[in-house]
Amino acid sequence: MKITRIETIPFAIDYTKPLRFASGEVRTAAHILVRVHSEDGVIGTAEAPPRPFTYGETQQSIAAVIGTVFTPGIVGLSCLDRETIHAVLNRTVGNPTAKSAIDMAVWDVIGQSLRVPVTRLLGGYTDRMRVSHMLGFTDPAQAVTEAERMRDVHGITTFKVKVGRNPIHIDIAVCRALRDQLGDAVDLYIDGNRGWTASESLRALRAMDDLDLTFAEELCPADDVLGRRWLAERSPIPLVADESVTRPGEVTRELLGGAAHAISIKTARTGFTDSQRVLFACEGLGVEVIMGNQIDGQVGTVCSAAFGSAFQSTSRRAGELSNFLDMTDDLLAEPLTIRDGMLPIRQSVGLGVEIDPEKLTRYRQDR
Ligand code: MUC
Ligand code: MG
Repeated sequence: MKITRIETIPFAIDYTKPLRFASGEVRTAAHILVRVHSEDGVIGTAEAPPRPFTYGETQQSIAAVIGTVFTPGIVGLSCLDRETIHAVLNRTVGNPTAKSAIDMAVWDVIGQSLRVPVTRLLGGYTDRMRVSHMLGFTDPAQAVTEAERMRDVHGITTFKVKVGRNPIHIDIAVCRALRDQLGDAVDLYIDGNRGWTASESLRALRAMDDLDLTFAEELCPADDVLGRRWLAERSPIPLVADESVTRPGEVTRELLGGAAHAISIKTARTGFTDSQRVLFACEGLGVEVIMGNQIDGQVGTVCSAAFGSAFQSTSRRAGELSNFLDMTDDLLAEPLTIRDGMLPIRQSVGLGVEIDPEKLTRYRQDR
């Protein structure tokens, strides 16, 4: 399983409509496909989604850091040297999606070489994940229409609603309309992407006290250290840390600092190796986790679902696994499908990521 080279392929696939949220918007899935080649001919595959507004990474920076910083330290190691690979990657701070894609592609090589699904190597708890859909900024009527379509077509009954606009009533109206029109049969939670201050957040939470929201994610910035602690002490519902927890140490900091009650795990951000560390830390501390979405394409969704389904605590709640439904196309030879609100987990060896060569030719940007 010796690594011979790491390939980075930029590709771009449009969304059917922009996904807008407090920290930015996404119109095109302009990602990097990462392929780890091993000497026996096995190729591991994952994708890195650049999120410049969240982690500062771009397509160019991901390709550059993998090509010039990570590859020289990793080529020649075996994929089974996972902790050495991890140590090489973590000599460099930042670059979370670049590191994670390498880590997950390495696990894919191991799974394929051992002829075992990665999800079983990780933990193998279940063969399906309940799905939560993320609703971007829009008005109340459109949010209800989209949620009803997701429920009626795909059976999805859990929704994460993007909030963080000002005045806060814009978002409160959307959440209220969703609860009024969809009733008690759906689970609703919110994500502010750092758009509000601590006091705006508390006002909004109080105004939505009767809406039975499950969680509130990243309402204000991590650097508002005392503001977040103040908010966490007063919030009527658990606060989830997302982009404030890009690595296990930050999870510890947010939890012990009293700034969050639950953690969003994103394999696009912490791969499989660090997602395990985050998960096991949370389990040890008795902290709830959610499988989050880095606005993944289908390759990223396969990775997220493989991890989420591998453990009891990550599969207990609906995972954010559906935003690929808003893409005009994707790279997988066999597309993912969500039925009755559930995503079945691929049981093929490795991650089960088979790329359609024609689609890759069509969408890659380097030729
Ligand atoms: C999310 O949960 O925040 C939007 C920005 C980002 O970094 O991830 C997405 C979804
Ligand atoms: Mg979030």
